Amino acid sequence: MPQKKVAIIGAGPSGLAQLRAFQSAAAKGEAIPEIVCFEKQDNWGGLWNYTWRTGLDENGEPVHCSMYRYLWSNGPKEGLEFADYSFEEHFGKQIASYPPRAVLFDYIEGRVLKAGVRDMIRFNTVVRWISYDDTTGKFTVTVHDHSQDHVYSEEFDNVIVASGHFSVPNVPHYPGFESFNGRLLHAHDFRDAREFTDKDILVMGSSYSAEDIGSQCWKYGAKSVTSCYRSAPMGFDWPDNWEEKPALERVDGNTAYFKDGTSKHVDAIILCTGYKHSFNFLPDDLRLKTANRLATADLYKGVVWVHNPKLFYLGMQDQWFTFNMFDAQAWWVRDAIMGKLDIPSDTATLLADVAEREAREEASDDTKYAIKYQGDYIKELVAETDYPSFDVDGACEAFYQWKKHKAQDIMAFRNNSYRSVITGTMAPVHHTPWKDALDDSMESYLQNEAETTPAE
Ligand code: FAD
Ligand code: NA7
Repeated sequence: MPQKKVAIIGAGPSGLAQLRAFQSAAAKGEAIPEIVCFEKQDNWGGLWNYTWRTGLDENGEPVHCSMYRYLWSNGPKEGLEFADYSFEEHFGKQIASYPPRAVLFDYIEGRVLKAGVRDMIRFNTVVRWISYDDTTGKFTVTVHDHSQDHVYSEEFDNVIVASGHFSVPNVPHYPGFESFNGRLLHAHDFRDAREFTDKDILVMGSSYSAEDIGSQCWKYGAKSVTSCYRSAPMGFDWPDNWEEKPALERVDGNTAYFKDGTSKHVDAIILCTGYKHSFNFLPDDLRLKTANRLATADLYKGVVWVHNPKLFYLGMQDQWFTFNMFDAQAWWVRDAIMGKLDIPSDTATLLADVAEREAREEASDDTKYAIKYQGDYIKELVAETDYPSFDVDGACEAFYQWKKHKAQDIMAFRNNSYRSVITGTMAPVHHTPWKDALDDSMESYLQNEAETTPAE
């Protein structure tokens, strides 16, 4: 049989997981397909590849990065650790549980440097369009290589979309926005909390971005933080200069008016209103349209496009688990493409799998249930491949503790530490409480860490 050719779109954590999955099979002597990964940025790491840029990048493409300076992991690293590459292997010691962005970037990069997969990636190359030909059974992928300023097309047997879904902002309009006298931006374009030192800021939304961007601004000296919610408040015990209000109704000049009849002077409005699954390089019949949820629409096993099972999507779920879930998916997709796992041939069976996942997700809106649901999904995939099995229930436990610690003190939860489910060691407590640690560099984070605590 001729060698298959596989395209991967994106070299973020999901695309890199896919490259590592294929490389690990090759390292075991298996014949792997020819792999080409297209990445529009000039480096790997996806959202973790920080840039100061906003709007358009140096090539005129939309900036992918939604991360910002001073971002620390918003969940414990013990919930995302690679089963085949521990934090201790990478850093030579156990490190504290909520690493800043640069530390996690270094960790992600360490595994793929070790695997030696960089040559499989074509950087500065944006995927413009993908089509599928029923007669040849192949995909045509058209890309723009910005390094050569050259547009070309290539045929592939399989396509794996790993382009992320937290990059294209959902930007609502509220009356008065057009004449607001301050800074108005979406979280996607937020870069540096120091811009808002001594300012009164309004963060719209009640999810991770609102919580974390509001917290960053508070940490770096915002005069006040107001957050407002459409459905439900975040409900944490906020510091004195942080007030949570119901939905925004309108803005007049610098005054924001809320649903409860109250108003507030604000210097800046940061729209923490989420992101859109957006795939502007895919036609209708190949394009995923889904809400940000755990049971993604139209994906068998959460990865196979039910309307054309030669097309796969990675990491399209709402995420409790991240890197280790992408790994579980990537190993599964690798084995499906290499013919080691069967995908049912009739669409009805594929759709029934999706319906079952949706019904199970909808059975409860309890957070603990949702974490366990995604943990069980990882277990299901890992059991079907040679990805190293790990204590997923232990990782769920770290997330339960994290939720508890957030409820106890939202500005101090990152001072806690947890046990690795990969190496069994306990993370040291960080040398400085999060609220006082203004330097987010890797050098600072890794300084004076306590020595590794032996496994019990
Ligand atoms: P991405 O990281 O988005 O990578 C997708 C890649 O595809 C990018 O490199 C992009 O350039 C490329 N690409 C996109 N379109 C094209 C195209 N047309 N052609 C070529 N290349 C393309 N997760 C955690 O575990 N912990 C956290 O603390 C955390 N914090 C977060 C904070 C923010 C602000 C955001 C937005 C997300 C956060 N996440 C966090 C979740 C994050 O989604 C995952 O950690 C992870 O980055 C997802 O990996 P991915 O590869 O699926 O997508
Ligand atoms: P999320 O988790 O999708 O949350 C979006 C929030 O924005 C949520 O509270 C929404 O309210 C709110 N929202 C959405 N549209 C509107 C409008 N039109 N008006 C008011 N409020 C709105 O996105 P995040 O950016 O917080 O998190 C995404 C990822 O980034 C996450 O995985 C983290 O890892 C970091 P709702 O509750 O739906 O009423």
